[in-house]
Amino acid sequence: MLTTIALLTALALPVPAPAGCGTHVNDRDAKIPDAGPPVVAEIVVSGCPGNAPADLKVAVLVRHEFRGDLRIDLVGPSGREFRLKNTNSLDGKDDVNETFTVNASGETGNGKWALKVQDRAEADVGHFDRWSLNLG
Ligand SMILES: [Ca+2]
Ligand SMILES: [Ca+2]
Repeated sequence: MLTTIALLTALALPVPAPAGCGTHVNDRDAKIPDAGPPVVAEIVVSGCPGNAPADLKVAVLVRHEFRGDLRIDLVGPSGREFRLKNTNSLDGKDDVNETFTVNASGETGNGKWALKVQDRAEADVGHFDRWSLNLG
C-alpha cells in the first residue's frame, strides 16, 4: 500500500527537462570574408525533444575591427531566420560580444541550428570566434 502511494506521488511530480537541452557551443574559428558571403556556423542538437524556449539565449563572440560591418542572423531548424544584429555604419567599435534573447518557441529544440555572420562593408575585417545556444 505504501509503495502504491509512493508511486502515485512520483507520477504526479512534474517531468524534469530532458538531459540534452542546456548549452551547445560551436567554437571553431572562421575568417569572415570582407564584404562577402556569410560565415555559417552550425550547431546540431539532439536529445532535446519539444520546442525551443521563448527566451532562447544566443551568446555570440565575433572579433572584428569595425563591428558595424556585421549582420548576424540565427537560423532555426525549420529554416526560419531571426535577425540578431543589423549593420550600422556609425558603430565603429571592436567585436560583437553579446547574448541575445530570441523567442524561438515555434522551433523544435532538436535539429540543425546555425549562426550566419556576414560582413557587408569593405575595408575592415574580422573572424568568427564562438557562439552558443542555451535551450534551458
Ligand atoms: Ca568589412
Ligand atoms: Ca573560437
